[in-house]
Amino acid sequence: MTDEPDERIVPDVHETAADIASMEIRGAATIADAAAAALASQATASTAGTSAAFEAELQAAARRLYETRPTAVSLPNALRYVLRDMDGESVAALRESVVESARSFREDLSDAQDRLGRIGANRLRDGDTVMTHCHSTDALACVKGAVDQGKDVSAVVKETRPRKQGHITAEALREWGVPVTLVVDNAARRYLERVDHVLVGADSIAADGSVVNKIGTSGLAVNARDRGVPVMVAAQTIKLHPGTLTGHTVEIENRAETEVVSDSERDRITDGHPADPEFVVENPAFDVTPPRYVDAIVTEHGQFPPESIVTLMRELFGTDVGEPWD
Ligand code: RI2
Repeated sequence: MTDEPDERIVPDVHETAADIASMEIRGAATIADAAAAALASQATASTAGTSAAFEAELQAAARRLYETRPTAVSLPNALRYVLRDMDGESVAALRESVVESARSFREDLSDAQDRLGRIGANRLRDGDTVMTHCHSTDALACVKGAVDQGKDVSAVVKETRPRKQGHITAEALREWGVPVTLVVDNAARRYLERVDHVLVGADSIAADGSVVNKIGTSGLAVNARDRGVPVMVAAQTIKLHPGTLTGHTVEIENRAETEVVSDSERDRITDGHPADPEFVVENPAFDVTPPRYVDAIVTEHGQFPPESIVTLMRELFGTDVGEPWD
């Protein structure tokens, strides 16, 4: 094993991978879109002399992208989609097939979000208030769909520690003229009595209908059930985790502790002994909401009770998923 960068991988792929790892590029759908675009860049800029060398390069680029963030299944699903159709007798033909697959994948992704948004919007009535967690373009598409249908919708937006991605949600909603009340995460239960829906996205959905989403989603869903507020998950089918059909589990990403405490805060807590082994910070980025706390999963193919999502998953992915970058 060496840490030397793979010289076959073009700068665009390295940049995209670094941006995904640092969360400059984030959100499951956006990550999938960027990964497909990066594979197209690799194909376009490749100087491989043989078909075998070209295919190996694309696999290396896919692996580089795959290793950035482990939880959002949209990333391997995107890579799989683009590599699956890599076909041709010559380098030129292979290149064309990758560029075309990436293009159609990105177009489908955007269409799927529009369709999902229109379906999710049907669940929202004129005058409804939604509570959001983190920032999800799929969840926001449902609100946008409702606004486009002429409905007045307002939002209680959870700040979402540690990265405060609720601010991105608030900004998008205000752009569309949606009234926003921003609250800290700990205030969610108190505000649930004022809302008609909890509306969140997903990073991965398992075959049993469990929803893997930004940390804090499961607690919110349990509280919502207690308050009688329906929980709606907006997730394109690219978020369905085919590996869970064959017994794999979804890896939960742990992020840097500096997202939780700064160096000076750590110093203060440990009384000037920052290496104190008895002081530990943990920063899991996601949690798992069991299907019994979810009322509906809204996809571009319609809305599903979480327990029946497995049928859609089988239909779309089958069980033979493989990892073409290996
Ligand atoms: P869209 C985000 O994760 C959030 O957990 C959000 O619900 C999910 O991705 C889906 O986002 P992160 O990448 O695909 O911010 O709906 O850690 O945009």
